[in-house]
Amino acid sequence: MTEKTKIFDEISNALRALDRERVLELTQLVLAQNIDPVEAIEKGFAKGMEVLGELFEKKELYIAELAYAAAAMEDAMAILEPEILKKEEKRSSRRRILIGTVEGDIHSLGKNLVRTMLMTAGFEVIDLGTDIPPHVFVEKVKELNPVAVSLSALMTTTMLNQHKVIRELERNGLRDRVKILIGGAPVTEKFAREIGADGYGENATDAVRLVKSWFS
Ligand code: B12
Repeated sequence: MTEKTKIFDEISNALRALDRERVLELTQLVLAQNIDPVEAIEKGFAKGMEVLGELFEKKELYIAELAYAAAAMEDAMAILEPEILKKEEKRSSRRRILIGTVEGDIHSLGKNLVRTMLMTAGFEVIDLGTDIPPHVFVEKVKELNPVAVSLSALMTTTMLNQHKVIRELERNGLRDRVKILIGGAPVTEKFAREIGADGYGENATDAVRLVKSWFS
């Protein structure tokens, strides 16, 4: 096992142990060792959260414990974000992208990482936040004239609201003005096709690859 994968495993274990102090210590170690912060988030933090999600599902973890671990991850991401943004690509014209988690869903960590990565790729990203109803996406598309809308959903129940946003944009004659990118743990490529999205990203790196292929 390399030093890097050992650190990723330790991050995942520290999250599972709900050891915030150790999580933050390891976050500093990621910076000190010049490890790619995005790789650390995806292979260390996200992996740890996935395991916690499974424990929660099996009722072996309380929601308060899950929330505590998520808050620790949020703190770590706040430390890593400036490092990610240092690699920002400069573009002559900054295209605007809207991002938000759909109605009924308050999960924000994945959306935030996609936001940061899109910013790093030189896009202007407007983050509408979480639990955003379809009509707000419509109003913001009218008001801000973005080139794309990115929708995050983390639950099987709320992924259907990604479809509602697309339908609402269609109803308002705005669908053809924007590209629509969807993602989140339960979302699939097939679902994206079925609801008429333009693309699906499995993770933040994938999101950037797709958006760049549309606009570069
Ligand atoms: C952390 C977490 C929470 C935290 C969220 C804190 C926060 N600030 O986000 C808290 C504790 C608040 C929470 C609450 C709840 N949660 Co929760 N939660 C999770 C958990 C463990 C991790 C999610 C996460 O942040 N992962 C880390 C990030 C980095 O990964 P990610 O979000 O998947 O994002 C990546 C990709 O998906 C993708 N991506 C994400 N968005 C987008 C968008 C675009 C456009 C693109 C291209 C890509 C993309 O890129 C990201 C980076 O690579 C998941 C388990 C899981 N497997 O996902 C459960 C999970 C999603 N939660 C679940 C549940 C049930 C709930 C609650 C209903 C629990 C309850 N009884 O109250 C509430 C929901 C409240 C609500 N209305 O939304 C279930 C959902 C089950 C289902 N129906 O599908 C899960 C799957 C857990 C489980 N196995 O039971 N949760």
